[in-house]
Amino acid sequence: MRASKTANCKRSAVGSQNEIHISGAEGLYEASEIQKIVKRYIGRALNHPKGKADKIIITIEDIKQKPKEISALPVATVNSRTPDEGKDIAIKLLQSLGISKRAINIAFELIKKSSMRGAAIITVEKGDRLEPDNERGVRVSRFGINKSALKALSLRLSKLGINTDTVKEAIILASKVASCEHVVAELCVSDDPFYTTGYVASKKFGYLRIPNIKHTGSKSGGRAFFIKEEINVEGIINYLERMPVIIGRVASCRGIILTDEIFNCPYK
Ligand code: WAQ
Ligand code: MG
Repeated sequence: MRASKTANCKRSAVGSQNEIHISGAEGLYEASEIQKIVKRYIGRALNHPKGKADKIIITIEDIKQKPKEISALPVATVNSRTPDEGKDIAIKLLQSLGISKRAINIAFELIKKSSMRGAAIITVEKGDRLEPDNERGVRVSRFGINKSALKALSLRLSKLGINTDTVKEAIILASKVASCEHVVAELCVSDDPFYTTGYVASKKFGYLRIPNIKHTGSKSGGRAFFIKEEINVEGIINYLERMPVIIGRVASCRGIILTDEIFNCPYK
């Protein structure tokens, strides 16, 4: 689903220029779930904090290929109380994964601007932007979770008081992204002005939620995938956009943990 609204700007001509992205959503579902999911997506597009959409595009495709089954990343929340603290923790995590300051700065700059519909692909050392369309970014799709894993995940998240669609969708998306062998880490900040928890996800540390990574009311948001240098980016994009991947098992879900615990005992 892709929802947008026309900007209130007299000067701009009709076209993609004055279309503001409101909300997007995608997933891998059973045919019997289509009605329910479409209804949910439309509700989201029409009741979004970024404004009411005036155009909603829904694409439904029959996926013949059997999905690749993966595990969800383990989940934990770091203790951060302000955007400065949150950003600091994100930077420490990303640096400890071997990502250069330059690459990290590029990611935070584009999140500050917040104009993309998808994610930027940034190389870990040089900080090169490799997505073919820098305005749009790469949109991860074809990710889902099977019924028993969803039940287990919902139960674990309920115990922590975070069993929401936003959290679950982000965990599923991040788990698919992390399952791509050339992706080292993902940084995410929601573009919803009232959703201030972001995350850093990686194979090494799992899915680490970072509360207060931005100020309430801020329109900043975006995603960056940090990838190894010298890797064919088309293969990565094809995996992220087109390879059906389903979560079949969940991992641990912990509440707030100290930064030291993360660094002293990484997941893998
Ligand atoms: N593929 C690539 N990039 C995407 C996708 C996608 N499927 N969906 C969204 N993005 C990018 C896009 O640039 C958005 O502006 C940005 O990410 C943020 O998207 O555990 O809600 O849908 O509590 O606003 C994190 C949950 C929520 C943290 C993230 O992202 C938690 C969220 P949003
Ligand atoms: Mg959003």
